[in-house]
Amino acid sequence: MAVLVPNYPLAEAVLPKDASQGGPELCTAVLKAAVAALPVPSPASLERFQKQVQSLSQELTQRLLGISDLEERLIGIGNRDMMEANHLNHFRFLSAYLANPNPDDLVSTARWAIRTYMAHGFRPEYWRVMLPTALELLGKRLPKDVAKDIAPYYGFLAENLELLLPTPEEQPEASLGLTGSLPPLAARYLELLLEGDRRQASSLILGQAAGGMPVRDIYLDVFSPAQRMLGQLWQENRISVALEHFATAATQMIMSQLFPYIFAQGADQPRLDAGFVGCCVQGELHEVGMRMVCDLLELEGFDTWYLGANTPDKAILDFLAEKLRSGAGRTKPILLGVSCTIAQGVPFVERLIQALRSDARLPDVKILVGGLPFLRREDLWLKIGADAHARDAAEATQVVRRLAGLTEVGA
Ligand code: B12
Repeated sequence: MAVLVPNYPLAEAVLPKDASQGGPELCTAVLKAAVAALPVPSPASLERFQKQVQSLSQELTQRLLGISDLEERLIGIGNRDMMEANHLNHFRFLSAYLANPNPDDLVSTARWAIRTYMAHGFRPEYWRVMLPTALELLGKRLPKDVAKDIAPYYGFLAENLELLLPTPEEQPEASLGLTGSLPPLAARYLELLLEGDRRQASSLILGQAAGGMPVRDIYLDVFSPAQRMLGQLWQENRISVALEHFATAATQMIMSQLFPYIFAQGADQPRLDAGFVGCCVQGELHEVGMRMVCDLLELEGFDTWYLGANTPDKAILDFLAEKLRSGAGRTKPILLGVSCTIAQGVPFVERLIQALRSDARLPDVKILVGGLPFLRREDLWLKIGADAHARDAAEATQVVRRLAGLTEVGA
């Protein structure tokens, strides 16, 4: 099967005619090369597209809802809301992606989305109908020059769908059981949460803390892998959304119970002359990672202010300005940590960084970013103008020390 790059005959001509026969790696390499050959939209086209994302997604949903056997044939019974969310998510993803394009991201995200939605009951036929419909809408609803810039991306997905679908050999790792290959303590912790037993889960962790296990190890070696496994189980439709919410809420509850240990263990450390404000950008609901970063910095002797999920830019900047104005007790300099998990959030991180840089009240505030999109692309933090990036909460403590001028230990 040939990889097709709409309106891009040069790339089509240089790519092998049957990528799927070369195995998954060649297939991926060829798909990425094809994406790299797509035209990058002009800033004006991108801005126009971004403004239309909501209405395009609504119209796409309306068009699909008009199909009489939609659930039976395309999306699975009871999945209309999930389909609607998918439409908004993929238009938003594309508009964020095009601001910082990287072929690896497009191919891996398309594959991830198809596998996740298929695990929830969507059939390949859904994309065979949805992608050409989206393409048609782009042509109808966007001005001609804008559609010319954006449509090739949907054309690429539509025409190469068969190479993005899972192969028959690809199976979810159901045989590993629900806790997969987690280390024993994390596996036991997750088992208890999946049984709905947060009392026992809490006793297990508090028992470990009382026995001397450092909070840092509990965060990094128990909560983090358990949360990641939870995501995989949701992705493969092996646990309900409700159970995933329950388990995350329980983990946050148990993190709060560890606070006496955080302050006790932090009390051994000299307090440092620097403060850290941790936030999640607008639209970002994943807050556990940022909270861990703040807690581990607190343990190291920093004063931290954790602002939680989905915080508006202005609120963040005003908070920083207030901390600087009041001297925040004795803490100076002050740093901002920004967390982003969903790819669609990256333009919001960039916008926040720009707003901070042009805010006369905040001349010397350094910005550290983290979260999934920055793990996937090593250079992304630099591209969007941050001062640094850290891969996890442990590395964050070293990088914050360096940014605050407290030590030369490098990132
Ligand atoms: C819990 C959870 C949710 C909860 C979050 C609730 C809450 N109060 O936080 C809810 C239900 C809201 C949710 C919603 C969604 N989720 Co979710 N979620 C998760 C899950 C299972 C766990 C997240 C977590 O707690 N991780 C544990 C922490 C410790 O890890 P972490 O966030 O990576 O943080 C570490 C580092 O990244 C780093 N770090 C993080 N931030 C920062 C910041 C700085 C400054 C620094 C230095 C470092 C740093 O340090 C941290 C600690 O070491 C993940 C699975 C996963 N792999 O993480 C999916 C996951 C992130 N979710 C996913 C998805 C798709 C969604 C939704 C789009 C689903 C949907 N269709 O609605 C929505 C998006 C909502 C939104 N607008 O944000 C996907 C993302 C996939 C992708 N390709 O990007 C994942 C990976 C699940 C999966 N396997 O597919 N989710």
